[in-house]
Amino acid sequence: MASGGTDYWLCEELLSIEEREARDRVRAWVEARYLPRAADCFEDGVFPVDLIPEMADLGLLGMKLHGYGGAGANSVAYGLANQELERGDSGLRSFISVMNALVIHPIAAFGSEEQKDRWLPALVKGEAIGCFGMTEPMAGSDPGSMRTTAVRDGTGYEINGRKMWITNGDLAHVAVIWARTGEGIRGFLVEKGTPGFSAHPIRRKFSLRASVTSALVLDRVRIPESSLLPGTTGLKSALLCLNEARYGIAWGTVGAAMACYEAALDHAGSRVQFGAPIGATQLVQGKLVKMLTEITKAQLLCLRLGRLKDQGKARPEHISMAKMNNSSEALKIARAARDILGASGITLAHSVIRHMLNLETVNTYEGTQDIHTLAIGRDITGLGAFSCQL
Ligand code: TGC
Ligand code: FAD
Repeated sequence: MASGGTDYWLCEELLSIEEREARDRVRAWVEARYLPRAADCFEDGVFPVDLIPEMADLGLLGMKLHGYGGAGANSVAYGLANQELERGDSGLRSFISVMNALVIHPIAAFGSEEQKDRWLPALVKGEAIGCFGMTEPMAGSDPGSMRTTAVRDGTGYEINGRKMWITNGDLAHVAVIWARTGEGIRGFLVEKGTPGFSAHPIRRKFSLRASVTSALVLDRVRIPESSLLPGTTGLKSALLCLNEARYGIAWGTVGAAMACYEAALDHAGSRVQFGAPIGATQLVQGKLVKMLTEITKAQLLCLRLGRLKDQGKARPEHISMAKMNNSSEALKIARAARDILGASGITLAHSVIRHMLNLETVNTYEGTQDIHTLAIGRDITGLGAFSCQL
């Protein structure tokens, strides 16, 4: 096995030295600093906030950002970092996805100079945390139906609404809030402590337990004009941020799948039943081969997508296909690995059930399988099939 883990098709050879170094740095950090406590974080339902400064020191915050202290890495190096983080836990990768793709990216892409100066250096250093409020109780897959409003009132806006399932919500110093205005859906920066704005943890989750998920309440929240992200021009601006996050998820799920496959392969070689290792049976080998084949296909999809992205040729539907395929295949791989581990697979002594439960969320957020299928279907046929007339 290469130093970067499962690599059946020698993808290592397609990486630059900088890309390998970025991956290896994150891999070593995850192994030393996160994996020893991964099961506890999951069991206790705690996101390890004490690791945020270390992640900032590793250059993981603002990893693709040029200027403002960002690392200015390319898309493949960023993807490999996501892979290694999610090899640790989807909650760890989610934190980095939200910070980079859904907070730093929208401020860098759509913010005023004042907003960039105020927030980007602090976000890159991990001194400020952000969240992204798009989903609502009545608007999940269909964010265009959101009900949160931002109404102009002379010197600024008044925002009213509810946001649901928001990663980092309770941790965030600044929330990127999407709301309906007289000029369509636009993004706003709402700061913690603004009267009428509150975050409430969502408890009793069985998935993504090592991640903070919150409901946000906005009751007559008054913000100045300067809180509007001036470059946002409709739902499309929010969807452009999702492309960045979905890209990271496509890579991240490969990391979770690799962890599950490697645990299953190890177990298959050592667990003896009927006088032989279970890995000597055709049925178990069939499962392992299927897992490895899907990991290899996902790795190739990611690598090609990353190169296309850096050449400015990646289309939203390319990203949809990678997110859709890799998260659903990773979930299937985790379930197969859990099966190979037998009863021992149901405890946190192995990472597999943790990944399996996490991947249920990863398969749902940032667009479900159905939504990405419909997005690609619309692209190839020219026919939208998102709604049916009743
Ligand atoms: P639709 O008419 O299709 O689109 C409106 C405008 O946006 C354009 N567009 C996109 N542009 C860039 N990237 C994309 N991916 C785009 N998808 C669409 C589109 O061309 C159009 O442009 P224009 O110029 O004509 O105005 O809008 P629709 O209302 O029909 O909805 C489309 C749909 C269903 C694909 C979209 O709403 C969708 O993606 N739904 C899924 C919702 C979702 O993914 N939510 C994620 C919330 S954030 C989250 O989950 C964070 S998890 C934490 C973590 O990442 O770890
Ligand atoms: P629904 O949209 O109600 O979908 C339910 C089912 O119906 C799904 O199977 C779906 O595929 C199917 N369906 C819906 N429409 C169609 C259709 N047209 N055709 C066929 N089938 C369809 N959101 C944020 O804004 N910010 C965050 O930080 C964030 N973090 C999250 C963290 C976690 C742990 C979770 C679980 C979610 C998070 N989300 C976040 C929300 C996430 O993006 C939504 O859950 C997701 O978009 C799906 O919306 P929904 O849950 O309302 O499901």
